[in-house]
Amino acid sequence: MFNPLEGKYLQILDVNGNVVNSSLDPKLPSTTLKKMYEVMMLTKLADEKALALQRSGRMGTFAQSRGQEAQVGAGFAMEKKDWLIPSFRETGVQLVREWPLENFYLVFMGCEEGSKAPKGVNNFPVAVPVGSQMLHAVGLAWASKLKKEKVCAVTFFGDGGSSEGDFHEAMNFAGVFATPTVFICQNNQYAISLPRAQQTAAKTIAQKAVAYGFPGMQVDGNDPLATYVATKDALNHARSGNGPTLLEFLTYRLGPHTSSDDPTIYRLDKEVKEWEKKCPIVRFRKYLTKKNLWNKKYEAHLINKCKKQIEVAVKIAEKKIKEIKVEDMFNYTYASLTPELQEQLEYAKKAEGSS
Ligand SMILES: Cc1ncc(C[n+]2csc(CCOP(=O)(O)OP(=O)(O)O)c2C)c(N)n1
Repeated sequence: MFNPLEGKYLQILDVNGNVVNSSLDPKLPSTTLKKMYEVMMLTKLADEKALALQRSGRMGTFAQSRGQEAQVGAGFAMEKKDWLIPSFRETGVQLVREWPLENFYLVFMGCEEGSKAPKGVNNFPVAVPVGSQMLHAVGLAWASKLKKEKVCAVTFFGDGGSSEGDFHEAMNFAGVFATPTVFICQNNQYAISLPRAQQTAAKTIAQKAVAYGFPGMQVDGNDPLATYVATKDALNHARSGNGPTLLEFLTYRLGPHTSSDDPTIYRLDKEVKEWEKKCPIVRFRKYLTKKNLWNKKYEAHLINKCKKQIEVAVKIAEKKIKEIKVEDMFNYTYASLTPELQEQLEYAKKAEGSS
């Protein structure tokens, strides 16, 4: 297993798509490799569509995952029965795990229906309160352990999330009770405008696992084979009763923090250009090309297929959004409303009626 004190860093594919660590190559079947690429592409195109919808006033603020598409490797490593507890930048992993694309659009259009998982899909919805989801993951994993279910919980958060009290509470509890939790920090180098260097004085985020008594490791977060292998290992470790692991996926947010952000104010174009060279989609395409699994015809067909899927999802979401009522905002908060919320609901209904 991993020893964070050795400063290990897992990479299988370099930026040119060459296998640099063949002993760790998971040797996935061609169909799986292509499926990985296809979800990465769908994530990228779904993001682009979301931005276009937001810019034309058809959607609210949303968080892109451009540059972080290799996260899908973690989704492929999970079993269907495992739980995914994401933050708000895990569209790719959600899609691997059968999250309906229309849910992605619905949530950012302001409709809570989009947070509802289809039956049998063990995914939590987007968590906007930074860090809160990690505690849910530990609770789920602990329950699974008590019930002897061998179901693991995989939770994602950003480098900024590692500064929340919730992170420390979740990590400590997971360590003490040896819960089958995999903590995945998508270290995309920024928490809005705050650079990683100002987030923590620790050399790595992975090494924080040492303080809680379990393994941690840095992973090339732009290499889908590395994210797959690291997550698979951590899940095997957890499923065998050995407790949690912290994985730090080193990646970069190529786009803005959200559609409301302007990153040119706080980071240099030169830095972005350097990371563009490490783009996970380009890297994986080069790898697939070397294996004769990619050509221009396949790419054109794939883009066309993704765009059609996106159009259908947007249509479903826009139809649904027209059906929502003002009380839906309140329906998902508490089982019964507090007097203050009841008052707000009455006010909102009146306002709706007079508009
Ligand atoms: C508890 C809480 N505090 C502050 C915010 C406002 N906020 C939204 S995202 C964000 C930064 C998150 O950075 P990071 O965890 O690194 O994730 P990233 O956005 O880079 O994926 C902040 C401060 C929030 N949503 N929740």
